Amino acid sequence: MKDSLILKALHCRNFEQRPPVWLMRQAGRYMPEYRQIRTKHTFLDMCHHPELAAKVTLLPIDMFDMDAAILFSDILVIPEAFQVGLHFEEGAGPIIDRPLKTPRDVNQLPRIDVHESLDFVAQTIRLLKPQLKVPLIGFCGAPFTVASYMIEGKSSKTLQQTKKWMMTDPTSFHALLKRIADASIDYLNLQIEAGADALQIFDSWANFLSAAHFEEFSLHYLKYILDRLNNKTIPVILFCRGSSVFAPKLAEIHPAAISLDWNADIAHIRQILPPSIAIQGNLDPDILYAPHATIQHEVKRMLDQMQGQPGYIFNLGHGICPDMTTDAVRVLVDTVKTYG
Ligand code: 1CP
Repeated sequence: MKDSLILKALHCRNFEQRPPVWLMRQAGRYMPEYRQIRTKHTFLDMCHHPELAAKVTLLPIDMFDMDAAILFSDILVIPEAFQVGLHFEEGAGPIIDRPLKTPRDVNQLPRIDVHESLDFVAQTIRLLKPQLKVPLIGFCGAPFTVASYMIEGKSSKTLQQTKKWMMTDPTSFHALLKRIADASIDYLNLQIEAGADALQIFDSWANFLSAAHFEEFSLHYLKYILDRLNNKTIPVILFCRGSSVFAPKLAEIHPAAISLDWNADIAHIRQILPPSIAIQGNLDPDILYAPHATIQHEVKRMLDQMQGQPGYIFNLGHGICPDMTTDAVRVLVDTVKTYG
């Protein structure tokens, strides 16, 4: 496994012609096979049942021969374990029944024992490992992003309640971030113990933060988590929306890799980051709506830009959308795999 393209790339030791490729949200609603399973189960049921979660994790590996699998789960299983009442509504996305409103709500969050409340994730990983020939990426949400869902109670386009709380009462906001960070440490350690080969932390809403607030309310907790993982040889990838701006700051806490959103020129970011940190990304996901020839052209353009660079992992700048096609994804992956 340690000779896999992606683990070598995460250690900046890959010298093959082509980089490894996997895609954020590679197991999801754009796949007819996924939609078929989903007609019989709710999304959370699929996460909670190890056989189902493992089966869905394997779909994109079997279909596209991706170079890594990502655990089928969600960043919101942490709020669920905090018992704030999570469900998913068709069309509306995640809903939290009892969003946090006051510092008292933070104080009253229960202690989480991940071995109890998130054991289904460990079971999924243990089921998957013997079936996988490629590394398995475990994950969690970054404390800032997870806190935003616990406060807003749903997907928000403005993060207004979250930022209002952050600005008016930073002390209790920090207390919440620390609670989520502590739970995330236990959760990632559980995934390492169960057999995850690499980890990714998703800070999907970090782009709402100024540079100074990013350091205070996001980066600080990402470092807190990295410093407390039990196995320091497991590579950790940090993804932020906003990573084209925050990449140099992210590099200061020494992750194995930084996953770039699509706004930055990846070759430029490569030049300004230490060579010991791998880079993942950063094709604009909407290119998957373009004609196949355009997808091939754009993928090759990025591969040309990064040619000969160890420590590069091909990915999108964010996730695949439900209305994209499996044909488009296949064209993308095949273009990477046949490069060089
Ligand atoms: O209805 C359905 O079938 C559920 C759709 C779905 C899926 C397939 C959701 C709901 N989550 C997922 C899987 C998922 N989520 C994975 C699995 C692995 C893979 O990538 O294939 C991962 C890593 C996530 C992570 C996740 N969930 C993030 C971070 C990454 C990102 O996309 O920014 C976030 C923000 C979520 C929250 C979430 N989960 C689902 C929805 C609709 C949302 C809300 C997104 C939003 O607020 O815009």
